[in-house]
Amino acid sequence: MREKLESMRELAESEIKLAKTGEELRQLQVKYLGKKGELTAILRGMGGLPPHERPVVGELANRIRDNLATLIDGKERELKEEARRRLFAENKVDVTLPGRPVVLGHLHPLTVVMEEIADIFLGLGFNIAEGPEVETDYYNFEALNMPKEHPAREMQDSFYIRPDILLRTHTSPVQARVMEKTAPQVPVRIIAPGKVYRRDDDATHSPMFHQVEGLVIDREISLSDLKGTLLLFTQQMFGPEQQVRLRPSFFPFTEPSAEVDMSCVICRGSGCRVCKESGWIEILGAGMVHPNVLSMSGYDPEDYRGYAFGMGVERIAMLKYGIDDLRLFFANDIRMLRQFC
Ligand code: 2NL
Repeated sequence: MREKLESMRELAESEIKLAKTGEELRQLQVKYLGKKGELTAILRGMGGLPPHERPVVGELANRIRDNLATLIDGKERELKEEARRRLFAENKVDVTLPGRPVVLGHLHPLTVVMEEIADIFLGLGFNIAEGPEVETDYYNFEALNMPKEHPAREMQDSFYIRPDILLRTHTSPVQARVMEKTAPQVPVRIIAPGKVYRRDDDATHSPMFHQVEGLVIDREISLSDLKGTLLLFTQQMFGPEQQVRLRPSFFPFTEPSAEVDMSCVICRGSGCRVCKESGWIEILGAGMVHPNVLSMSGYDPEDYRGYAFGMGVERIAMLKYGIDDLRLFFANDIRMLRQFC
């Protein structure tokens, strides 16, 4: 029995060594190691052996099976490598073919626009400030001159977590926190970009949207500084021909307050449907920081003043790219999103 095994092994080894193709190799595998193969047949015959010889022969058979399997694996690798080398030698592998493309993701258009806005203000000497999206009533409302009975604090307008904790409805609380920490040092020159939340959901409102707010505090700072800064911003964002104008408005945290318009990006000021024939499009709100806001965060309004502004990133992006439906930003259709990066 032992001799039978050994001679089978010798034959198998030489046949494996001589195999020329993967197909031949697979046939040898079946012939020797398969269910109906020679090794299996020999093992079946073990029943005829005296009991004390069975474990010895069994062990030998197992070792032979493992060795042959390893040999076949090694030969298979060798044949594949040979085939590859042959193709190379025959110049059948075109190493100049382009590689398979790796599909990279990209930033969301709103992130791109928000970073563009931030870059412009960084270039004007502003620093970026960040803060929590879950805010206290104090920083979101109270510190911004919106006392307890203010209508913006109605439950239906904001996402409340507890009576005194809510999702921030603007990025102003970030600036209130910075002022409180910095006072009475000047100058303060920051922008606060980020996500904000309001209980609104229709064609022109999303419950989550993005804002960039700006704040400058110094001893001598005026509405003309504000207008000049916003003019530079608008020209860098929408082109050097842009003009801006301020219209009187109201915000609880600024006095005086203004809506800021720029020349219509569609008709360049001559009048069209988008600007309702006025030649102007509203892009942001702004004003001089209210004395109550200054004093609550530790700046004496007799000695210091500031200007502030706030813009919606979605609105800026829609004007820049000519997108007419806010919901396209949040529908997550990659065919839409990949056009703007
Ligand atoms: C808008 C208008 C505005 C501010 C935001 C502000 C912040 C502090 C103090 C005073 Cl800490 N003001 N922010 C001021 C005026 C307008 O946003 O329409 N945003 C989309």
